[in-house]
Amino acid sequence: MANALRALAMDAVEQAKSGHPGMPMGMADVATVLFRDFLKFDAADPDWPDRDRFVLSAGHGSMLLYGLLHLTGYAEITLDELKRFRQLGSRTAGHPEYGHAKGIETTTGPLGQGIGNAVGMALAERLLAAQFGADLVDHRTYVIAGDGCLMEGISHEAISLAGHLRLAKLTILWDDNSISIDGSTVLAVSDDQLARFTASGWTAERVDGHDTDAISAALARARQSGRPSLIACRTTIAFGAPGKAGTAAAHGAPLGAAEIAGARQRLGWPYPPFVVPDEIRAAWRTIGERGAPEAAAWRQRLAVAPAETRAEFLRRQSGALPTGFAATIDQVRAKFAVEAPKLATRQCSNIVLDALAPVMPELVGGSADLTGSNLTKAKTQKAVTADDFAGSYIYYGVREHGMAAAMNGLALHRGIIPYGGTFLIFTDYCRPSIRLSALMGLRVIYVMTHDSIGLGEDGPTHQPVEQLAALRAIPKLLVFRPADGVETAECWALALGEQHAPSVLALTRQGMPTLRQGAQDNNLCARGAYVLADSAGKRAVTLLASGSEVHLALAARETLQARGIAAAVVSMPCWELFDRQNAAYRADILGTAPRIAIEAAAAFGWDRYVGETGAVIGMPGFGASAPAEALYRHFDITAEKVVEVALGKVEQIAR
Ligand SMILES: Cc1ncc(C[n+]2csc(CCOP(=O)(O)OP(=O)(O)O)c2C)c(N)n1
Repeated sequence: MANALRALAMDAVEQAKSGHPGMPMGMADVATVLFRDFLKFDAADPDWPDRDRFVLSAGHGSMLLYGLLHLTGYAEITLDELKRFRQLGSRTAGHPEYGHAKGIETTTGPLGQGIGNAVGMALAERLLAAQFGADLVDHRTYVIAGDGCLMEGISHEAISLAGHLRLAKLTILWDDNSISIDGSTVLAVSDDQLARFTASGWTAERVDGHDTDAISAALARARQSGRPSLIACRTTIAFGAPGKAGTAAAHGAPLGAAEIAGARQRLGWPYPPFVVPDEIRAAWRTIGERGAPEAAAWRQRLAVAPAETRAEFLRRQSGALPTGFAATIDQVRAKFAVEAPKLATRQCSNIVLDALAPVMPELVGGSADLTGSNLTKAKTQKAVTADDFAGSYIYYGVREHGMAAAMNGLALHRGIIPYGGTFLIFTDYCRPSIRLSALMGLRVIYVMTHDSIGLGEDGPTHQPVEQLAALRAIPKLLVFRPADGVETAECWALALGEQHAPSVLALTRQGMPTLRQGAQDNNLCARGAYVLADSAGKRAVTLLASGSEVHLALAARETLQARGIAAAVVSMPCWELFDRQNAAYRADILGTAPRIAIEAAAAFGWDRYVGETGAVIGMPGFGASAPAEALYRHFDITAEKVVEVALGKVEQIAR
């Protein structure tokens, strides 16, 4: 049965003329034992919420996953799909892509991310089990990881967090083959991985990855462990290939006809390419069906659960927001509009969370050790600990990358909406995972505070400059930068309402007066940009701004109006939502008068809104350490500067 996986991997890579045959051939025995005897799944019901999760962190070995899904009977991974491995439009992409087919639990390829996702999945299981009970939620998370995954820095954050939270139902099967691309791993690494995992609170052992009894026994022990488990599986890369087995040559290139013929002979696999004999197919199918009775029993348990529990469980799985959501967010927004407080938008965000947390049990918050700065913890949220998963707030520790990857896992698991905070500057420490949130279309909310030089004295290491532009460059990611409490409530509503995209909320450290006072009907942020203050008379100039700089734009507008220059202020909390609007709306908002954009960040990207005749007032380079007001003056991001530039533009036109 393992040879069927090996042959399919060799054949598909050969046919595609590209891919990675070595890893699937090396790990075929381990994967066979896992699927045959341990993994709880039903190929006919791939969305069964209580299935075990299987994550192929070593995503380059994608043919191992596709072979497993195909042989066990996942409908979407047909033989044709295997033959179209790595071709345009196939489900069998070069690396596993979430959404291409059921059974692909996450997108992997950037090494180590899968381990981080799996930590989130295992955490989600514990959180949901605490809410819904073991009758509905009781499953394990398995990961296959390679040397590369363990060399990546993110693996440290992930295993450290998993060990701390004692996620005992998480098991990593390490493809311990001592080979990576450059050759033997002795070239680059000499960690004692077992000692490393043990030190992080895991159980760890080493087995012969081609001895199926030994693998089985180790997996059985992992099931009994009260800690997460590492099983180092000593394997030979490209097991069976006569010349290339055990060498880096088998890592990432087709084996070639001669080598494949030799492997077929060695493995005793005389069948032509892509042919799997019926009895082996049947044995794999039996594995794919093995979980069906258990899945049926689970459905039965759900069916007899109290109606309220069942409805809530299904709602949480579907991702729909609770009925109280809209009214709650409207109330918070109305309160801001009526009371008009002067608050930092991070404080406004905290007030929104205080209101939402009680009505949204699926909200799981956290921060990478900046809870008191990010203000991510709602009053009612209890901390999650290794002994108590009934809470909904995670102290992620100083592990931004691990937090982001875990949040992807929480979202992928379903049943949870994760959000987590750090300083906006440290989105750079999460960026590979943020990119994957976007690529997978996951509702993960990044609460990123201290969003400009407005943070003041911490200085240029902490002041984001290029981060907004860099985040806006990620496709599908929504980047929100609200200007006051009303906008903050609206942006939170939009982020939560976006089921298939992640959001970044860029929030201020410094206080902001409320701009939108009085009754509020529509969510004006929903269109990405809107006219906050129109010009008195035909527009002579349009001021575009986001977040804290909207206030400068409004002050500049006052001065300009007093001098008889009709200026409009457009608040632009979200470029991506604005870009989704029709051309007429966009043209109407931007107007035909000269445009000046004001944002305390790199100007990069604003040119598409201000055009060639416009101007951008932003950061010329890195920030500096000083009180915020001094910095705004120093970098000339002031209402006076806006007025000066606007007057220049108006004069230019008059000339
Ligand atoms: C973050 C990241 N860096 C680099 C790569 C390129 N890459 C793909 S596989 C690999 C080597 C991985 O070695 P190992 O995990 O031992 O896999 P094996 O050779 O055993 O298949 C590298 C460097 C990647 N996919 N992701």
